[in-house]
Amino acid sequence: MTVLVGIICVVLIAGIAWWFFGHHATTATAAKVIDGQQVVDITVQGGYSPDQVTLQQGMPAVLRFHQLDASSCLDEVVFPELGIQQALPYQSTQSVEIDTTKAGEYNWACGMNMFHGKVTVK
Ligand SMILES: [Cu+2]
Repeated sequence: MTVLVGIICVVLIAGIAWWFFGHHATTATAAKVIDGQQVVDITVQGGYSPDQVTLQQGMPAVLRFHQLDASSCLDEVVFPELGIQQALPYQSTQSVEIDTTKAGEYNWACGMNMFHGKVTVK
């Protein structure tokens, strides 16, 4: 009986680890560089995809939000640490410039602070 419980525990932990690392591997995205500018395309639909973005410090960067969500929840994006508040009208693409002069982690959220994302500058 104890052995069976042990096996179940190991399987559960392995499953959680697989989900956790697999999840992060698919959502963390590095920027592509176009004409010396880092560009990240983010799909807005029931949340943000990707929701984890890594940028290189010192290179101009822009996040392009493609708003495909008809609910009013996601029609605004806010970066509190960067003082950015950008309207995201439905079915539009809005570019948000990110200041990469300082390394750090900058969060963003929808206007109601329900959905979240994070930019890491390093
Ligand atoms: Cu919201």
